[in-house]
Amino acid sequence: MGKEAIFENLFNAIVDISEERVEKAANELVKGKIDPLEGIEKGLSKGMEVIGERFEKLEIYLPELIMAGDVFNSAMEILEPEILARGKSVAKKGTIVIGTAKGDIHEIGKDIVAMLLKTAGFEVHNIGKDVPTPTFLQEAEKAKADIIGVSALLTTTLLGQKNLIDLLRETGKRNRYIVMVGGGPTSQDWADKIGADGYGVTAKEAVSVALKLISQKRA
Ligand code: B12
Repeated sequence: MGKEAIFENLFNAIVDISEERVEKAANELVKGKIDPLEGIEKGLSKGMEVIGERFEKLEIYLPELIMAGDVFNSAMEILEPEILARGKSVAKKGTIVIGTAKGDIHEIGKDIVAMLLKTAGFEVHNIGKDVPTPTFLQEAEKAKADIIGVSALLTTTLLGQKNLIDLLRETGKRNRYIVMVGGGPTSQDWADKIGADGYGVTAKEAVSVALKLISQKRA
């Protein structure tokens, strides 16, 4: 089966909320030695966009949203070992603490960013979801992090990203850390507005932005 057909199967399996079909397509992708990241971007994430739109239009409800998230995660269980295997043996690039802002329990995208950063050579401390602002700083201090990443998927939790930057300023630590933001409602404009150092629309972009920022900091 060609890779476009596999991407389409991944997409359709998410949209139809079928764990069985997503697992089948993810296994075919691995067997076919196709780049799993392309499968995430062109299949799974596109499917999630449709799920989000349907939820917004009240065509589906919360239970379906939850199930779609579970289906996505079933595919990730198959793809993750493959992604990690492909990223082996890179030199350590830096340390990042990453979590989802307080009040927000979305973590699929943040976990993908965390995994890709790991494969790119970062030491990653994934501190989970619904993380209070001060915890980001505490964990960053503990890990001696270079970067703090804050994910937010809700318009109501976006402020958590700004709150962290405000906290860093208040504590005189703004220059100590690179701050990166991401998640659905964020944008480059928002990142500029709150004074974040970087923004990534996808996990892949998050990695290249992190690499760029860290090399600038060390230069
Ligand atoms: C799955 C899902 C859920 C699942 C989450 C499961 C989980 N374990 O994460 C569940 C069912 C729990 C859920 C709950 C809710 N959800 Co919801 N959910 C979604 C959905 C369909 C997909 C999100 C997703 O996983 N996408 C796939 C990943 C791969 O993409 P991503 O998250 O965007 O991440 C990528 C980038 O953004 C970026 N990125 C992400 N984080 C970071 C961080 C950094 C630092 C960087 C650089 C980059 C980066 O890289 C990632 C990979 O490429 C979205 C729709 C959508 N279009 O986003 C709605 C959506 C986000 N949810 C929504 C809502 C309203 C809710 C609820 C309030 C519903 C309710 N009534 O209870 C609750 C919120 C609960 C809470 N307090 O958080 C709305 C938000 C509207 C808004 N703008 O505020 C959306 C947009 C749906 C909609 N269109 O209405 N949800």
